[in-house]
Amino acid sequence: MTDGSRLHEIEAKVHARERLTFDDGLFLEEHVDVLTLGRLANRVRERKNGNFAFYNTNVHLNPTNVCLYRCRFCAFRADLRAEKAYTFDDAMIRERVLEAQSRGATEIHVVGGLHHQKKFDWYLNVIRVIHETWSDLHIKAWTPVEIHWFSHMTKRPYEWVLQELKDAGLGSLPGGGAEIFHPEVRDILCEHKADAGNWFKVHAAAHRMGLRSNATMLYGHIEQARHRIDHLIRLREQQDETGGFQTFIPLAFHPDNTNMSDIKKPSGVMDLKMVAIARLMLDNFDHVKAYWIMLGEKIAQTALSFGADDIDGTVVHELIYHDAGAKTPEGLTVAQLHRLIREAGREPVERDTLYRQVIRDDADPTKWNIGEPLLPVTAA
Ligand code: V47
Repeated sequence: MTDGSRLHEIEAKVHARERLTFDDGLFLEEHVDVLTLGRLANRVRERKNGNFAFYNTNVHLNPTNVCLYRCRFCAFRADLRAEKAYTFDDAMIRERVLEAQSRGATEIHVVGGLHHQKKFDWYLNVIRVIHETWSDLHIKAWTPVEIHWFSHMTKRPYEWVLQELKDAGLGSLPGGGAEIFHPEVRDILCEHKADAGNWFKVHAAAHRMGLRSNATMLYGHIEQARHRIDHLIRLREQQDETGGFQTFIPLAFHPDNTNMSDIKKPSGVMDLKMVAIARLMLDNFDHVKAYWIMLGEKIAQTALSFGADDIDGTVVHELIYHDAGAKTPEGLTVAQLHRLIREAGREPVERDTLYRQVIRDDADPTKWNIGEPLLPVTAA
């Protein structure tokens, strides 16, 4: 079969809403140009989310950078006695929450290092302090890497750990720690941390308990196309089973200050291809996010026509990418996000973490009401 007829076959599947196979994904990766991928992915994106482009008002909190792991891609981690090591106390956490409140944030995104001197209670307390300071703020916190570590420390199952966190105020789980699932890559990048099986078990447990979560993939380092497609298919299979993933976020590798600083940053074309291929392969995910902090505003804006329907949020206090050389601003205002989205020909919609519309109070825009969930325009 020629490349042209193979592409026609895949196009026909996309139009007929049929699932793409591993081989289809590999073909798209290796033989299809970025504009064709974008055109196909845009069709799926508009079928699922119409002309909406979602954003949220959020702040980040990385309560410590002290981490016992040495993942090769990470520029954020620090040894306990390193000059850049830090650990927040309760007062610092409260201050961040009050800042979030004054900015009208609806979400706080919390991830950090695995501090070998801190017990599970310290991590639980982070959630408790946030929730006690301002209970309206949605807490999206701790990846499966952390949950797995808490389970290891407490010798309790994931469900117990998640229930304790939920009781303290946890609202959902972010998508980090996924990196690349395939052991050929994962064992080189981060051999000690939770493996793919555990990453999925944590999400499955969370979904069964009614917690929604996100998923990511770190691309543009030592992985190959077949590892990326394998990664997407594993996510799709989990989603078939438990259905709790909300959005997929492809994360471009930033090499500065990491143990892989000899690798070049992925190009804009690769970034757009990853967004488009994810949109095409993950037929059971409602949303694909172009995380502007990592892609830059220009590629994130363009990605809204290549499969993405979300650009994350105002994101104040991001450290993980900025430590690894991201040149993007420390945060964007809502007016800037609106401009990015409108220029791309899309309609900006502020969402909360659970993709319900946020309706701002005209008199005081730091206050809001939650509207109905903005369901995908049609089923996949
Ligand atoms: O797991 C770390 C990645 C992730 C680097 O759920 C790096 O809404 C590139 O998961 N270059 C954490 N990537 C960030 C994350 C995330 C971000 C935004 C939104 C959401 C969400 C989740 O960042 C890590 C790792 O895959 N990462 N270092 C680096 N040098």
